[in-house]
Amino acid sequence: MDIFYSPEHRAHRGEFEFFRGELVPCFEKPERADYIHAALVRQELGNIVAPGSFPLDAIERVHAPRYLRFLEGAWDEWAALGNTRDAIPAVWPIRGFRHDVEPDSFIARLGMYSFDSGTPFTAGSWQAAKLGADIALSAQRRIAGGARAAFALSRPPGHHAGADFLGGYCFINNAAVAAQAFIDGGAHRVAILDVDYHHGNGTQSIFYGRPDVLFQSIHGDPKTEYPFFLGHADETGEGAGAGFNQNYPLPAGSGNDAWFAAFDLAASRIRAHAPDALVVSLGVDTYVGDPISKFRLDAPEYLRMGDAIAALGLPTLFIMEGGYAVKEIGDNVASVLRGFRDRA
Ligand code: OKP
Ligand code: ZN
Repeated sequence: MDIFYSPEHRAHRGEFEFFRGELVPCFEKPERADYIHAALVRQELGNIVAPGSFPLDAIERVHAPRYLRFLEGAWDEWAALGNTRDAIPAVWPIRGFRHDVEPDSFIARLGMYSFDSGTPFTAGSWQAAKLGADIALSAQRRIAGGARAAFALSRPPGHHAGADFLGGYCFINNAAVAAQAFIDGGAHRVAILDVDYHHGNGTQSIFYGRPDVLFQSIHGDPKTEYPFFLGHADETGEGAGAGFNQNYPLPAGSGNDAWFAAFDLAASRIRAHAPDALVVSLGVDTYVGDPISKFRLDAPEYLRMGDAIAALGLPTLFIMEGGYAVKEIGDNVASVLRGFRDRA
């Protein structure tokens, strides 16, 4: 399958994030994508294809235009205030604060458009995030053109980003942008399967009221795991979207058997939806060796995962999300694609 990639993802390189009260080097670092790229080339899993550039319209189908304008100008505003280090939000308009006007202050807008302090905004963040969306859209177009599968090696990840907020290392929701592009291209129904360790709160919130885009997510139970405030089993959609969102939270420490039991439930929902295309938010932070996650999937399970996804028999767009065991990340992603290819 074609692998959409550009080395320009390196423009986004956060310096520090908080971890247990301490500033530590960002887990979401450029080497992640470099290692994945290297493994896919080494294992000859597909041709590496440079993305095209798409107008912002496709991204505005799922993100608020004023949020995108904020992201686009954020670094210049921050730098104009005399800053040279990364921009990290430190004040948020939670319950009882005013939300009716967009504040003038950059600091206030940074807080308004984010939900955590772990997502540094750097000089190249907008360029890399836009490129990540272009990668997702390029891969989507390949599938719309008849390919069985494509892989979007986007970085930074996207599934925590909502219509008008960033967080969880994410700025633009690549999976949501791609799913919407399928719909806009004439698809009647799309399914998104999110296998990242963390709940895809942004993706869920974007499609929560819609019946055309089914969302299925298998993740660490938000009772104890990030992002805490969304991803519980009783969140099943609202209004016209009621019944089109399913979460499969699993306790920290869950291993292969629990994970694939949840996968089977998600798979039967996806089959029942009869989608025209499947978007997979592919995080491999479910790996036993991941430094910030607590599932215990072994390396061979990623082959099995790819095989099980291929067995759904759908046009499939893989989009890269998390995975922080950098040394093993490439082989685990490659295993998913190999498992898929050998079954498809
Ligand atoms: C992004 B993706 C560590 C706390 C957790 C946020 C994790 C975001 C994961 N400082 N920080 O879903 O892999
Ligand atoms: Zn994750």
